[in-house]
Amino acid sequence: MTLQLTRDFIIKVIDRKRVEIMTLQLKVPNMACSACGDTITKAIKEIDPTATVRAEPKTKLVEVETQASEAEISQAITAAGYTVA
Ligand SMILES: [Cu+2]
Repeated sequence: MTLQLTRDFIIKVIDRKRVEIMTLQLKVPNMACSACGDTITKAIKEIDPTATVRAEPKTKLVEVETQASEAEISQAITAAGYTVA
């Protein structure tokens, strides 16, 4: 179920035209440790392999330089089991 949703989501992201790189800052309150940060980073890179991700468990902030939209990044983080505030 989750895998199917993720696959459909990735296909949708690949299909859209990518033009500009944006820096997004998202708050993820349940990112507890660096392992959480790694999981989130991996989830984001699955939808945008060129993304630069800085996940900081201490501040609960995830900073992403990406061509994907904020909605797509939020969705990837949520699909990985985390909450975007
Ligand atoms: Cu953790």
